[in-house]
Amino acid sequence: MSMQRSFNNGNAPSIESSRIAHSIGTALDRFIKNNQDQFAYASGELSQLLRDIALASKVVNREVNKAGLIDLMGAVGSQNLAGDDQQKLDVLANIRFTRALAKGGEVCALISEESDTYVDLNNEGKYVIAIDPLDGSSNIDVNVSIGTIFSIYRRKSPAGTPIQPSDILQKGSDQVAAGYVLYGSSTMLVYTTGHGVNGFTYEPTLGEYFLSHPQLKMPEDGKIYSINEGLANSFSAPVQAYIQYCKDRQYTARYIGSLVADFHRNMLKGGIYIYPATAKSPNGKLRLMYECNALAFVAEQAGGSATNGKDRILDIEVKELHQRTAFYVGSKNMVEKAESLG
Ligand code: FBP
Repeated sequence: MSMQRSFNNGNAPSIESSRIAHSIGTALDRFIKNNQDQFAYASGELSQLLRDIALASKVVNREVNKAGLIDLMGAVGSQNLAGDDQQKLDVLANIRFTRALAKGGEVCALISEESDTYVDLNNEGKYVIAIDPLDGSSNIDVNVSIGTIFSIYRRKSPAGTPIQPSDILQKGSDQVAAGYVLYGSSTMLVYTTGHGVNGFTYEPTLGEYFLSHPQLKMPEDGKIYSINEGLANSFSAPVQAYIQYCKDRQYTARYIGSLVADFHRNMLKGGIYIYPATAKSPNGKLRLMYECNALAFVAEQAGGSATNGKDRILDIEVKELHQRTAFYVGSKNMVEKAESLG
């Protein structure tokens, strides 16, 4: 009798399809390894960089979950360059991601919403990262979903030489990877390396992300619109016309006030998120480098679209670190419709 027994032979229940042991899916680490050859310059550094981001997000997730118990609620009393009151969790998340990326050694420069200038991490690093460590600050203390947004670029200047402005001020179309972490009812990491979009759900008892949403596709059409109508009086006529267009068709208004959460819902169900230029923010409120470019890359990779109401977000020239832009992102036909009223 042969000693060896193949995985699925004979009448024995197949281990793979056993309903007794529910398959938990592909672990993030394994997925990154299996897909590494898709990366340009596939030398393991980008893989490690993605792992560093995943690790830091697990630490931030743990602290976000128990923020009310460890005095992490509220503001620290200082403001960032944009004049936003920095929340304790904003600062904590910024420290956690900066530390993880500095330790990894793959990143030469880090651009963050919480830092006025870029942080020079290590001249030998081949990557530049732009990050919003904790997006949705107004929702941090009220236990509503928040997120982390990240964009990854390859430096332009040779490694080992001083960082140049051309390394930092790169257009969204130069991203080699981008994504977000959503700290919601479950915690998810969603990213693209230019080969489609994949979503991973965090399993806290195993401390690992598992593939739960492979090859995400954004419906070309939807019935959800996300915009802060409280600011409607300062919206342009075309934006007001598009809101009316949605209302006339009884689309559903959904606005969480956390960009990552609104974007994620609309990507799964079909919808549009708009933060237009307003009287208070004539260039829009959201920041191009660490809020919009990443979600624009993810949206396009999932079959959606992202513009400033006229131009493709990924083609917008970056002139300064904390540059703002109007943002229309979501289902392709809805963004086109909103633009057509412009
Ligand atoms: P933060 O990164 O400072 O949180 O700002 C971005 C953001 O909070 C988005 O997440 C959200 O969609 C938007 O601003 C909400 O702005 P408003 O309160 O003006 O509607």
